[in-house]
Amino acid sequence: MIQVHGYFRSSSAYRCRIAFNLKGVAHDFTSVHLRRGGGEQKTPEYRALNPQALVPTLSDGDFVLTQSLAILEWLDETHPEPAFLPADPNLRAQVRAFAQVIACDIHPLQNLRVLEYIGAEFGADQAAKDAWCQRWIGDGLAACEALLAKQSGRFCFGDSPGLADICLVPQVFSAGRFGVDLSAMPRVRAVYDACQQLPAFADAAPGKQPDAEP
Ligand SMILES: N[C@@H](CCC(=O)N[C@@H](CS)C(=O)NCC(=O)O)C(=O)O
Repeated sequence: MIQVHGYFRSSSAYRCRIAFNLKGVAHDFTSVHLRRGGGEQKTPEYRALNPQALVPTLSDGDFVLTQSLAILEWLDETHPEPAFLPADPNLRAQVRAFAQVIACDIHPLQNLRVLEYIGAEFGADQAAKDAWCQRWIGDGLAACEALLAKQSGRFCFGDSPGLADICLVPQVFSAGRFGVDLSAMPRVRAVYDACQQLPAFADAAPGKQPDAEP
């Protein structure tokens, strides 16, 4: 059985939960508590699976895979329906670019280890960390809004959810945690709301996971 090691509040693990739900692929969840005892992701046992000490990690027997975008691609290639990417090569590339805005350029700046570092090394308190996240998530999602401006479907790129939506929904959830103002982002909010109507997205919400905490 496929194991997905994750944490309820992790955006990257949230992407994988949505993806597994959309594909209807059975898997077991293993909780890696990112804060308890200094962070279970830092234990030697977990680092043996994921040398970056980050979640998610997928394991299936001897097969171990890290990095959520790689996990999403692997899932899409091993279980092609429903497809996460459109058939048209230009649109496929645009969907990937959109996903990378979030996964490569927004998310890393709000990561726990980065926030802990700016607290420990530069004295950033919670208000300063929130301002930091508001800046980088706000800028990044504003770019997402602009990238979606010419799209008119119910989801990011068309009328069925795919890679872009899988990345956008957890990022919008994080934006809410850090108090990012999304009022000037109607397309981003509309896609988020449309996704919430689907059980694959709604069931993946952090608050619904077995390891959820208030
Ligand atoms: N690019 C990686 C990012 C993984 C990542 O940053 N995971 C975060 C949670 S969303 C984490 O494990 N943070 C633990 C820490 O910062 O110590 C991916 O997409 O899988």
